[in-house]
Amino acid sequence: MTHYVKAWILALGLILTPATVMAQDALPTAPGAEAAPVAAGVDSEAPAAEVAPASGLDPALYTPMKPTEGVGMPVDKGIDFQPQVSETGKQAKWINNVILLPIMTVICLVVLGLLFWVMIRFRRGANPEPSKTTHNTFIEVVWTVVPVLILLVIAVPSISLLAKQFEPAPEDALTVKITGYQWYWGYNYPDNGDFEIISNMLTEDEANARGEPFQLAVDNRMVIPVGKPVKMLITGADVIHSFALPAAWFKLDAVPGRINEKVMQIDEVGVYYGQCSELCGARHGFMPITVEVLPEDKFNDWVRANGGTVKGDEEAETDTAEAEGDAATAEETASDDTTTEGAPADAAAAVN
Ligand SMILES: [Cu+2]
Repeated sequence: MTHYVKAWILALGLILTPATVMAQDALPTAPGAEAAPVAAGVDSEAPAAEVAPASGLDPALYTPMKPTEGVGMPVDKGIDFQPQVSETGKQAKWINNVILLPIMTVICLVVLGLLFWVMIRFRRGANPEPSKTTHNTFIEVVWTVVPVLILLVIAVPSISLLAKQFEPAPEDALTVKITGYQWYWGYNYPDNGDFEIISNMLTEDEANARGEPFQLAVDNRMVIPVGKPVKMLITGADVIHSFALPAAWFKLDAVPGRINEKVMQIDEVGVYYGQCSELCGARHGFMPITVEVLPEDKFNDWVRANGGTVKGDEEAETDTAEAEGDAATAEETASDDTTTEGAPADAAAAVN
């Protein structure tokens, strides 16, 4: 009797699950989302906005780059890793294709062969009188030593790759702080005036209009310079998210109250897509990541378009300011001289 009751409770729970998810959907929008209206309204009732311009930024400084088909994004029926655009990614893919896959294939074939050999050679029909052998020192040594050697062959490159992935950032690295929110991403550029980019998923129409893959494309991308180490500081604002970019072999959790750090360096200009990779709530599947990698000068233009500061600019401005200051001082001195000549008493009073 009791298990009937349990079954009914379970069934009821399953039936009501979608309703619970909808209820979460209806929660008030997270702060910050208002600042950048959530384009992610996959099933929101808001009328689909007209196709937005490529970006709200000055087109003279920045126009979003078109992605390359099959690069930095999943492909239909794909079974391999995405083409890798970072050094660690290339090394990792090499380990997989040159070391792991061949070893796995050989082990599977050897074990399968052994199984068949035992099944045929030692079947009851061929061995009416079973062998009484229980130990064979040579075989026991072989099946202990060979796996140890295999593990060593795998361990050496894989531990060195692991260490390389967590090397601290060099001095000249660009810092980007990444915050996971329910359910969008924020990118801060502290080295460039600390402006923040709020990144929301595009609707299907907007993504199509821009020639980008739906559920991967975003309104405002994270932009970084090519071939330069980027110190990624990753945190979460509410729950645990995870920043993942498969083409760069990059994934790191975004944990509230904690900053995780890892270096990302992408050596090829392009547009690369990723997704939040930690189950973070009802819209977990709708907070994609788009990273655009640009040559340094174009990256600087993008920073300027966002109202950020570029290092060289500041120095140039300071120089101009200094020059202006010098001129002003010279003028002052000149007028002081005049005053001194004209009314020495006043000048003396001013000095006092
Ligand atoms: Cu998330």
